[in-house]
Amino acid sequence: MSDTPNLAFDEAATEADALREQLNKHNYRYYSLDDPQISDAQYDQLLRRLENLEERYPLLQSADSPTQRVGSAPLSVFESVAHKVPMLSLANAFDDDELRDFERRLQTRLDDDSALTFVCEPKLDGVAVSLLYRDGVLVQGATRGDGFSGENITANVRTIASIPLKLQGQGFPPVLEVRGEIYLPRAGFDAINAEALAKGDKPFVNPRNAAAGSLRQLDSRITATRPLEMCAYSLGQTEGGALPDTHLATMLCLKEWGFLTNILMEAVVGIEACVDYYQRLAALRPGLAYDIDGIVYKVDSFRLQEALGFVARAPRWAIARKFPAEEATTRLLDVEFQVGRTGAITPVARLEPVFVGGVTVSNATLHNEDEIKRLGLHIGDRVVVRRAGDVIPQIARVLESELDRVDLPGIVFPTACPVCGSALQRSDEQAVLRCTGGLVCAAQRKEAIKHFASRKALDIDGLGDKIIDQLVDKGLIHTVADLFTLQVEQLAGLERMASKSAANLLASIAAARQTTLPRVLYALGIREVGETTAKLLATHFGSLEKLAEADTETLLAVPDVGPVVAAFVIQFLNNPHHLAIIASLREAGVEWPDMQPADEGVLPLAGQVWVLTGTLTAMSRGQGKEQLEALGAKVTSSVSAKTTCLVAGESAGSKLDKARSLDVAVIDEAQFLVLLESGG
Ligand code: JCF
Repeated sequence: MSDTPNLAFDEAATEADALREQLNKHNYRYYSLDDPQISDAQYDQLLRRLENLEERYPLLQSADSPTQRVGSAPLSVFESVAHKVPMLSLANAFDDDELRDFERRLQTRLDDDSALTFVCEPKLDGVAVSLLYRDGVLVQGATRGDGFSGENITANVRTIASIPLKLQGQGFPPVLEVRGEIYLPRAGFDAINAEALAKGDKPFVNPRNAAAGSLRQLDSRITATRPLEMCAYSLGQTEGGALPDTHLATMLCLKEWGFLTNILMEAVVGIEACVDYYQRLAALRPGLAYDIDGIVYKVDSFRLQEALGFVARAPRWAIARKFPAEEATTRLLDVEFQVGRTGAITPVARLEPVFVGGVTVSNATLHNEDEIKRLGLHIGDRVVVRRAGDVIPQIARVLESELDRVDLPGIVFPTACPVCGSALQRSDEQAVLRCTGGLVCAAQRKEAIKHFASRKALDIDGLGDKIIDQLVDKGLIHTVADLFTLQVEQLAGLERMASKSAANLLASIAAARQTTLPRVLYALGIREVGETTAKLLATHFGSLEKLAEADTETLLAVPDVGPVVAAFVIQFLNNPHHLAIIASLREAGVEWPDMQPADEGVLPLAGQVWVLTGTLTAMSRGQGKEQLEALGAKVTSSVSAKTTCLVAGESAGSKLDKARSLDVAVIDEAQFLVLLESGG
């Protein structure tokens, strides 16, 4: 028990070393392995302890300490850094055939028609950087610049948590240059833009600009506040050490040494498998946490890469297959107000047509009044339109208008229903305005009929929106029940309706008469009763009559049904107008047989414990969980001997391994969808 300064210093030094090692290890587990062992709070606690020690003993500070991620004193300029191995760009392919040409060129050049192994990975939309490690310590970070020399941004890259300051594991060459993309995940982009708006600053146009802007800061303390990430994708210069002879094996080494690598990276054989990878990624793209602008394909073998060499400024052995851009700028021409099935008034932006996400877009939803306020939208604004996957086009943000914004007209909300003139009502909790006209309102009637005819409802083939609009406008039908009394002469008079299609339509209306209770419950359009709730209500009560007799308490016993849904069900089935429509449906010969009501409280998956892992394509994991719970299963996040079944989506990892080792049943997404479809 001595507190001579030296001993205290030695102890502090030992502890600081141990803390750094622990922090580096946890950082590695978090970013490279995506498998943290401690919570963020515990990590912060270790970091604070190290900060305290380094503050008390300044001699303990070092450039590779995890405490250095907060940034340091500002620079006056960025120095220039020469790239020993040039940082090349990639050739592009804009469609499948250009991708197939790529393989043909390779085979011609190699004079060998055998199938090639390609490594496929998402192409991140960020900023390319080079990181230099000497003896495993980060000594330099540089931008790509013109490919031959870039800017020294070492202080800035040090602040990025997914960049190891010190490499993990062993076997890395004494001189190692790692290349990758620095990017801003979408959530981080939204957060810094929200902050910019709150401070009255100009927001960034997109995550890539925000990442570039954050790296261009001379004051690394600003960079430190931006939640940037880096994903490694290749090596640059190396000296000493033995390296693998394929790209994929090299990427696995980088992962072991502490870099974040893309978990969606995959090796495939032949170009058709590359085309397939593109399709799979295109489906995953809208749900990814970051922006990608394409796929990069690389010949896996370094021997073949060397044989292929370079042309102009790009390697012959790699290509980027581009996605259609998800964002484009255009002008807001006008805002119109649509009335939905439940009377909700939705503002819709009319846009100067623009090509985005692979289609021409001239309308975008604006959701509600709050959204318009949030965007600060005016007629005439230049706006960024976003269309990601099959999602409805949205206005992402307003660009600084070329005109003086003050002169642009604001957006005036209607004070009465634009279709039927009824009064509007605002629900307290929501920013939603609703028409109070109910089925008096032609817009609501049309939407109700469209819903009734839709695929998951009565599935009336050939009864499209345009036809329903005409039928209602001409007064040929007023309610869904009137569909079943339509005559061929009435249909033949409609636009775009030849007598053949009129006959076909009548046949599909007739066929829809034989239906099921879940479909009818969904088709009626009771608010908040979607497909799943309709199924649960149907199996619980067995008939529409039993459901109509139910009180709040009985309804609350149904899984998935809360007080709001219960109130909407009761309200709907006590409305004389709705009861009359149901009676007319029956009179018109629509039949939905009663079902065997489920045993009270016994659901198909009751007592089972399920786990979801990996990426699902047809739904989010959250939606999968909801559906399982609706069938009575308990859904947990970790696999144990108690787990009944694991649903393994795309890129399932450690949970899948664990399930296999415990002999837990595993199903893939396709099997899962079959199970849900069959109701458990
Ligand atoms: O994700 C990217 N933006 C990306 C760019 C990925 C890669 O594998 C790359 C790249 C640029 C050049 N590979 C090279 C050779």
